[in-house]
Amino acid sequence: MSSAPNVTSSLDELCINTVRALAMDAVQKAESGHPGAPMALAPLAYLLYTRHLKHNPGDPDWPDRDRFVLSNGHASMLLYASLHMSGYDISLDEIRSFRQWGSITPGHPEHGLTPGIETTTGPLGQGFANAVGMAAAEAHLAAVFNKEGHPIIDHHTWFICGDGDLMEGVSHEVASFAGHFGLGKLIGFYDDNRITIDGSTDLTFSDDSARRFEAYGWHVQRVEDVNDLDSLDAAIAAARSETTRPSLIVVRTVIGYGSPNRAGTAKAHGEALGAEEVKRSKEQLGWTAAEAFTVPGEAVAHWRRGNEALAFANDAWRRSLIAYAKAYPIEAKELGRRLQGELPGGWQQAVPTFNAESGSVATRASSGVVLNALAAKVPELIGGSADLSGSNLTIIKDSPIFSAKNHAGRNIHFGVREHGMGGIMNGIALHGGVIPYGGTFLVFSDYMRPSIRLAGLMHQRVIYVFTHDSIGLGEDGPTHQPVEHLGALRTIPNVTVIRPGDASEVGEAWKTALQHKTGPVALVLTRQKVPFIDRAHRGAASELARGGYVLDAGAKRAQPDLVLIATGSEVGLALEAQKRIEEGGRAVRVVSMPSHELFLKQTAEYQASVLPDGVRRIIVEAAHPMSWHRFMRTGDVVIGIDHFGASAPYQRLYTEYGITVDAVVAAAQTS
Ligand SMILES: Cc1ncc(C[n+]2csc(CCOP(=O)(O)OP(=O)(O)O)c2C)c(N)n1
Repeated sequence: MSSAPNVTSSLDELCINTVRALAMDAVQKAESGHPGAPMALAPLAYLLYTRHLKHNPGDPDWPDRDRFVLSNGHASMLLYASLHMSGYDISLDEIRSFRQWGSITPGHPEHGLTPGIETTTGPLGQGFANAVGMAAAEAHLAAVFNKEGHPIIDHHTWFICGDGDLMEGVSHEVASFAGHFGLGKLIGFYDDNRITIDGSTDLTFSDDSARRFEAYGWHVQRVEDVNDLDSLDAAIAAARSETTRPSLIVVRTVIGYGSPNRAGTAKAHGEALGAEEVKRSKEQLGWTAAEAFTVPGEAVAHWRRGNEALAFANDAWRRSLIAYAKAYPIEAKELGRRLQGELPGGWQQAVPTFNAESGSVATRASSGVVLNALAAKVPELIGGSADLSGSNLTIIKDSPIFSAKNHAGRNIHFGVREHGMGGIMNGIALHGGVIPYGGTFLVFSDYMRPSIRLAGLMHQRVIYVFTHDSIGLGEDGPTHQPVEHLGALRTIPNVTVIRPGDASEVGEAWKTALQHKTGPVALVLTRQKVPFIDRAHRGAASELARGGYVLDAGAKRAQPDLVLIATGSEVGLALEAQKRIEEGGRAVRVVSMPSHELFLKQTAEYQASVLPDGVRRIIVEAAHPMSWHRFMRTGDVVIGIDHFGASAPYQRLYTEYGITVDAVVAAAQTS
């Protein structure tokens, strides 16, 4: 670390300008990035990290730390510089390697890569939604675990967002949610710089954001200049003392602050300032160090002046946990388990077994039964639906509703806010201690797709309950009938899609989902009834965990003449077709393939044992065929649907679109 004496007159200013200089230098070196917002927001970040956040750079995973989310993720250098200055394990060399291969300082902050980064941000609006989810998780855990004199869960969630975040619809959804549910420990800052990429916000954005948030039930304040630390401090104090409403502090800033030619312009947003402008900006800021990436020793010392106290607070929390454990041993053990992300002993036994007497049931209905059975054993399972709880069957019957008055409730009514639900679920999962699930119709997974993608990218443990999974929903018609959605979900990396074929597979699907810690799981379920599959002499439903398995080996058990592969509601159809084709003398194997992703994780030997080489395959799934290419060779066919559906009883639709036993039998005859 080189030192530069007398770079500015005041120590606070020196600390702030160090962030500005690092942001300029890093973007300049990378020749790409966003210097403007970090230069503008440096005073706020400095104030938060040094005076307000409850955190410990020495222990970034302290469960009761405050969470901080930079929703305008393009301002990533603000975070990297602040974390570096605070003492997180981000070296100056890493800052020099901003945006380079193998660095922990990528273009946008990525959770899991860099210490102190609570969530991956970049797609605008998502971070805001994550912050709401984190605050909801904190409120829930506090309500469940805190006892008189033992506030064991007691932290704030902070976020910064920009014009872009507030223009995105998802911020409206989650702001409305946070206001309604009284998330009083959520404190946000709106970087009101009136500039986006295209130019001034005058071009397109004249909302009165302060009034908008007031209307959502937030406590709103304004600070006229981000450089006025005293006013910021006062606003933060007021926000903290407001405990029943979330807070938004609208802060006026100047993008590219300090740059003589770029400040206040869109040119400051997303490109390097240029060597000459960096030099002139530093001069204007009173920054005299000639060398790039200079970090004055006194600035580091001043940034970290509170670190001992923060480490002490962390220790104090651990001691308070011991006291809590003495007074409430059962709760403490439970909290510890949940924070570790471990499931309770014996939880799997909760899953009911289904038999022929259960009859034909829609897989959404068996999912509701399984969820309720599991919820009784797995209290960290919390969630709900985007206003379709009666259709998605996502209600935990014995649990109260999550409300502003009762954050302990496990049934979350997300409202008609699918996108918000997806972002909130990510925030809940990122917080830890709870496993969120959320339901809607499969067709509306499109509405939350950006959040599903981020759940995949961040490897988050969330469970989607997507019902009404095909043209099989019938009369609601093509607007509600998913066609391309299964394939679309299967293309998102790290997302595990499971479309179980009967009640027994549904039980196994939930088991797999709960155990899957490294990414989201989408359960894809029918509206219509599907037959119970008798497992005598057939593959066990527990084989679902392998993604695909031999359900019915057919007449020639070792080497069939034909393999039928099906998922979900089409498994029953495949079994019927098998019977018919075998009557003609050919040996047919039926493979249930509820999950491509799980199957592709199996060994090549296992895959070949299920889908033998050189045996023709006919695939049946009431969805767009495109995602099956990985399992097809010349001569194989998919019986699916590559056009929109129609409004009619589902049996008629299956007949009209040729997803029938006859069609499978006919396809079998063509080889
Ligand atoms: C969903 C989404 N759409 C578009 C972008 C591309 N983008 C990145 S920053 C930005 C403008 C953001 O403006 P603002 O929030 O005011 O940031 P500032 O200009 O103050 O840095 C856009 C459109 C994005 N990151 N995410």
